[in-house]
Amino acid sequence: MSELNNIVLKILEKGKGILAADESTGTMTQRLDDVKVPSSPENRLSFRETLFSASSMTDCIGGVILYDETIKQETSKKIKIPELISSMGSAPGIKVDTGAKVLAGSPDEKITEGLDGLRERLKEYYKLGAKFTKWRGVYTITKNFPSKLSIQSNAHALARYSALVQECRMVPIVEPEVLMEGEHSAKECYEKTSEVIKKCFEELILHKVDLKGIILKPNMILAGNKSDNKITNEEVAKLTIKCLKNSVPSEVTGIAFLSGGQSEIEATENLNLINKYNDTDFIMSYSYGRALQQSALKFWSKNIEDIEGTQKVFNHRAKMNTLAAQSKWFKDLEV
Ligand code: 5MM
Repeated sequence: MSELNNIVLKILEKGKGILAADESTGTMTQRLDDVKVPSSPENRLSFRETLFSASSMTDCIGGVILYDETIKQETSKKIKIPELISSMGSAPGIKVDTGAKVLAGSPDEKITEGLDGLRERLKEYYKLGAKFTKWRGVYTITKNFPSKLSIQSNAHALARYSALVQECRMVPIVEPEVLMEGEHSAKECYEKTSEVIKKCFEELILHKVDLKGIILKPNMILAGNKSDNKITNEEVAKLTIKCLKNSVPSEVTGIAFLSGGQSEIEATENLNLINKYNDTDFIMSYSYGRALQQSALKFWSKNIEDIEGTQKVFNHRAKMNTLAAQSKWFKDLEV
């Protein structure tokens, strides 16, 4: 088994998933504004340190995606953040894209940037202790989008990124996120997501990326948030599996979903059903941001000194999702 595949299997072992704590400063500021906490480097660190030292980091969270600011910070006890995460039995990871910018040629769409100087940055992150990385491409669904240009150019960037990351002996998380925002049907989400993922793998193969040494981070197949035709959770699960079966090569071992704006319980319930019906060899787990942190952030904002209370809320969500990743979750556990 390859060194990279070992990392994938370790991160996703026994229902473990990934905590996406890689909000850029702008996004984190919005999250903190929403709960009326000033967005200072100290407060951003304080919330994150609280999560990273919770007991579920050992039992449920196989990896944490960090942002550049956080990977270079130290805890109040002068422990480097990647060291804290490793000491809890989890793997530190890092977001390496520099954000989604206007796509020349199709200005209503986005292209993710960050390839210039990436090899050098990766070497630095490896030295800081990163075992894996993340890059997110974003696609919107409308009548004309995502365009061939956006599908092609984002897939190309994701593949170039992945090849560089593997060269530096880390696991790339490949995140092509087809957004939930819009009026589209689940059928359209299915078709567009399939097209996007197939193109990503075409490019990954062209760039000689070892598919056993990546983690795919896709969206689930959902109707748009403004659609009148919502589908059931059972249908979400079955369509998601069908889409991945038809578009992901069987060499891939690890898949970890994003939550994409679903509520915490919805994201857990859908993951549970996906695992209930999973008839593939893919490990299907989670790499959630909002669906793991929302309640914990709300609780913390009321009293940022209450570390234990915040950790209890976070541990519960992590545990629910780890159960869901093994198809062992049920609603009564939520009360
Ligand atoms: C944590 O949020 C990440 C977005 O950061 P920026 O937009 O600030 O760069 C995002 O990539 C996240 O990792 C994934 O979308 C998964 O998060 P959700 O909340 O969709 O599960």
